[in-house]
Amino acid sequence: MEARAAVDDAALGREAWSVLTANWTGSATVPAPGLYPHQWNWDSTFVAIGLARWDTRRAGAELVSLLAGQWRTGMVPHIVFRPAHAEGYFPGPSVWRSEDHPDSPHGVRTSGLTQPPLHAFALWWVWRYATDRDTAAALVRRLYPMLAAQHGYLAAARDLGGGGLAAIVHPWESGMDDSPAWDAPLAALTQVHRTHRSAGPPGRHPGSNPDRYVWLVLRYRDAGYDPAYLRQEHPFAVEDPMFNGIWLASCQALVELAPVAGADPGPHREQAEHIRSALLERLWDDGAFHARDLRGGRLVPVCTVGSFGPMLDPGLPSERVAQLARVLESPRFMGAAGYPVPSCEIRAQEFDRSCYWRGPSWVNTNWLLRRAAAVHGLTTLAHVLGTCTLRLVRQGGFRECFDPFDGSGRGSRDFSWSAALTLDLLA
Ligand code: 2M8
Repeated sequence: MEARAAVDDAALGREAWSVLTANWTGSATVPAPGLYPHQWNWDSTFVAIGLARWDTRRAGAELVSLLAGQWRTGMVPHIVFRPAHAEGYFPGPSVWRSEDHPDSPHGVRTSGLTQPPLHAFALWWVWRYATDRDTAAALVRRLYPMLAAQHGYLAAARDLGGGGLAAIVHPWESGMDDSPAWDAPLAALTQVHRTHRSAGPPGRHPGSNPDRYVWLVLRYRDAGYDPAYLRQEHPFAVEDPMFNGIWLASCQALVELAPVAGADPGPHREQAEHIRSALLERLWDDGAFHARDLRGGRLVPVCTVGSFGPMLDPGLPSERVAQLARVLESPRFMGAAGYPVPSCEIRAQEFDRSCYWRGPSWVNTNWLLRRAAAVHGLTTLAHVLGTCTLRLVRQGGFRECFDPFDGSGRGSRDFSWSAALTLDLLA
């Protein structure tokens, strides 16, 4: 294992700041130098969360710059491109062609997909911990309408199953790109995707089905990013428990933020209740939440770290919380991992300790599960998740992800959300 001398809290904090300084573009933070040269959607929410207690202005700037890419439909894109680095990442702006769409923002090029809607939660976190209260209040007033519009988009354009949940229409929208949860829905594309020859480079991550990923993007783009096309034809549509658990947490955040913005919290409370019922009715099976493949018409059997997303909801019934915590602490996840939480259950055939979202442990999902444990009063679990995550970065540095057995770092170095969330965990 590639370990380094353990560093104390003060040194770790300084190192985290230097990563965030190096990855700052002047208006936003890129996920990592080199591989990810643009602004990514949920990466920026984690950066804002990490900065919340330390730098209200920069945390706010992170969200403001991301929302400059919001479409008039309310959709918040998964990448906001930096013009100077246009084709430094594939697929770049020339593939997405956002500028051709009447609802895209003027003067900013973006992707046409979204990512988990953690934005309102991140804003609430900034509001809750801000030392600069006036800046935080102004930020809430400025961003609240944009976030309400984002939630409106999810409810209106993404309830493809008609049951009250938002569907992802591409694995990239989950943030957990090559999770085994998408294997079956992607396998069903085998016939159709053969008609297309992708212009893209070989996949960055083994097993990530790069040609199918690009093929899905091109179909959606060529259909004009049209919600009717998504409902009627798009071949990939999945209700992901993490995406929807995050949406629910963000609805609850809007309930808290609405009075600050002079708005009515009622609709957000109703939306949250609606999502909770839908999660329980549509995604719960055999002691855990599972992704629902809408095109295949079935739940995906494998459990992944995404299965615990609905635990972010303080209103989740206590017997469900207890069942989920048992699975999380069992040898299927934390019980057999030296460095929790593996991104896929260890006993699954698809589990791969070294492959991106198919096994490695990630700082962002650990942070979310620590938060989930805390909201349910599972203090020992929350403590273990916090200390184990800090042990990962202390030993391996701010890597993109980590081997769940020996803690060795994987993927990019100097990864922004690993650094930012460390600042929160050190607080
Ligand atoms: C990874 O996803 C991008 C595509 O969006 C990629 O593989 O190129 C994921 O880990 C995703 O969660 C993350 O937001 C992004 C940037 O860090 O990288």
